[in-house]
Amino acid sequence: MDGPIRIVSNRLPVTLQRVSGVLERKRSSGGLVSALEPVLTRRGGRWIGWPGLKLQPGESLSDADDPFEIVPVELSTNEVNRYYHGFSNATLWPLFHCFPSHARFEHRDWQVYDQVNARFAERAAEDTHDQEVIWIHDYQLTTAPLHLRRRVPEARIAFFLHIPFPPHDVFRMLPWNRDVLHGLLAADLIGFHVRGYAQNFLDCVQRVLSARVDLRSGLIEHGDRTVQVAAFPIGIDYQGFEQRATNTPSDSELRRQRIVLGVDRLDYTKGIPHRLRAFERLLELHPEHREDVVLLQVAVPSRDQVAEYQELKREIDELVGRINGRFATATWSPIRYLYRSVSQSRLSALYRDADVALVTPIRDGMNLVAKEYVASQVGDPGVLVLSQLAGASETMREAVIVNPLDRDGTAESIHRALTMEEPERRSRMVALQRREREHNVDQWVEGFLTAARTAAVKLAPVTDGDFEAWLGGFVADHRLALFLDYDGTLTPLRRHPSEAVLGPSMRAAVEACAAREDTDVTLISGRALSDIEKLVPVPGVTFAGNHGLEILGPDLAPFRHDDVAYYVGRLEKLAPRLEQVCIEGAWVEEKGASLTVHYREADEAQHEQFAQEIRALIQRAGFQARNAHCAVEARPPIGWDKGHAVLHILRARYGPAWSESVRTVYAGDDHTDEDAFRVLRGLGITFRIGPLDEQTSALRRLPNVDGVQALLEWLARRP
Ligand code: GDG
Repeated sequence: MDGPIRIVSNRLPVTLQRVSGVLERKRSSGGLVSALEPVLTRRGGRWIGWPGLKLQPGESLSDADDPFEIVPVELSTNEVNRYYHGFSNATLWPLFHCFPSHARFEHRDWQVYDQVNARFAERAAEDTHDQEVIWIHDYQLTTAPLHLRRRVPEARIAFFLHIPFPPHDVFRMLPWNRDVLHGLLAADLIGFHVRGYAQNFLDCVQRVLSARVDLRSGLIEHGDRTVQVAAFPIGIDYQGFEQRATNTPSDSELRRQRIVLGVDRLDYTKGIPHRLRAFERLLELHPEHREDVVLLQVAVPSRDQVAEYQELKREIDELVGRINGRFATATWSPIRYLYRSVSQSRLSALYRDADVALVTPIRDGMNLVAKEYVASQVGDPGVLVLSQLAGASETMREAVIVNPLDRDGTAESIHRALTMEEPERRSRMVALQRREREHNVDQWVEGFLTAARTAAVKLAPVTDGDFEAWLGGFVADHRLALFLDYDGTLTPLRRHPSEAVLGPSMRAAVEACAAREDTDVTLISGRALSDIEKLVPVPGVTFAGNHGLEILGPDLAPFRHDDVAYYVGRLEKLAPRLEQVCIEGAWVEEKGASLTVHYREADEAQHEQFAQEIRALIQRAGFQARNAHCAVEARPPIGWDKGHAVLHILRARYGPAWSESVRTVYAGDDHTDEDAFRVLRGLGITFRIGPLDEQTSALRRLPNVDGVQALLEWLARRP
């Protein structure tokens, strides 16, 4: 499978710059481009991304002999500030690298970020073909999958995160954490560099969204969809680096010294100051390296408009100055510091000729420099000193592994690397090279795309074991008050409410629960009480209609909220006014104490404007307008909802101390059930039915009506 691919990433592989009014194309820097550009060059396809500046009329980004199509997404200055410098690099980057103190949280940044993500998705959706995977990359585009899914529901969407995914304790600090998860979960496959990040992600999805997750197989239940999560450690263009290292001539001046090499974008995650201090310590502890060894640090300018990066640059400048001032002699300086990027061939020569590579980030998704160094060791093998905090250390275990925050330990490890005998150096390097040669970038792309093209195995449906774990201890030896919504919970949502008829097996499950002497079942719905009574003709059940404004059930005094009478007449007058403005396919359902305007069958393009108009009319008539699934409800402004109704029933039936004698379980699929979920938080066990898109206060999720039936069958059978 070597066909063309479609890539969406923040940066294109080329960045444009205007120098004295003339447009110049430059290769973009960074790990993502290094990894993917050679692959797309070979396979062809389309790369969608930001070119780095605004094109003027008549200017083009493409070159006639580009091996693949380049599709620019242009950004305004404000968007670059908010989306790129702001939310991407000053919020997600520090937070995901576990530097929360560096993170800023600005609502406007988030809004622009999401808008820009929608724009990327719009371009990515153009000319999509069946079966073609759309591969979205990295933290700048976490909500693009959701925008794309809305435009092309059938698309195969895959996402890869190039940076770490943080543990829940850090991730939950993000005020938009749910939105980021919802954005990502629209993809079919979500890839990370290492298992640890995938596990963090699964844990966050489970805890933040109450989703059902299989940690072992990496599957997430998202309504009727299943999302696959897995680790795909990235590789490099091994042959390319090996060949360049073989063919590039030596720098004779450099060959005279022993070189310890650092190559990084100038970023606080890369631990450059720590590295400089460790090198200083080496010179203190092992003076024999003075006048013999040089630390050559290449720091590629990066994000230099963000304050944090400017400060870091100052810190490094000062450190280099201080250490050089302290140890330099007339003929030798311990640190050579290049604040610029070097050419590919020069980089290859540096890699090849360095005796030691110091790859010591404080946190790094993977780190390609470690791999590129290994591939370039075509002569006398050098030694890789690698941080245990880089993703790369998960596989590159033959490196000398260090904790970069341990200054003395790192200094000793550099010493060990500089004094390591040839047989050990070779043994380590051969093992490292074998792995990187085999797991190169082509293999990474192939493995990822194969997984992306393969539909995820469905997460096995909820089992009795799941219910036993969630509810077993809670309901044991207690009376059970079971609350069930109707539409979307006991029956799938239909185009018209009259089509939502209770299926025989679901009916049997409700009956079986209601027949138990220790279980009280309440049907709680937005429908009129008389309607819901007819739909669920099960003896012994309590009915709460109109979101609980009317309640009828055994051992309960019939309840109708006192204020309902006042509003019924007004609703009768409101109904014809709403009917008048109904567009084709929309209609009004009168329910006595409330009414609903349905528009599921109306032209989808008109949904939003129509709903807005209806909401305005309802509010002007003095009613509350509440959104439901393709419907707007007019409710009397009584301050009574499903939450109040649940509490009313529990108190009336079991007394004020009800929580001591009865266990409450509630299942619902709608916004209106959220009122009950909130009231029952900490008191009962609640289930929100449906996909994970909507926020919920429920404790758990069930994917669909089948999940509810399994729940009821388990409750009916419980000991
Ligand atoms: C992100 C993640 C993950 C550096 N200086 C020069 C130069 N480079 C090239 C290197 C390497 C790339 O830049 C840096 O890649 P890293 O992986 O080290 O780091 P990030 O840019 O932060 O990349 C990282 C990566 O994505 C891939 O998934 O590994 O964890 O943070 O390829 O060679 N290239 C040239 N001159 C330089 O001066 N030509």
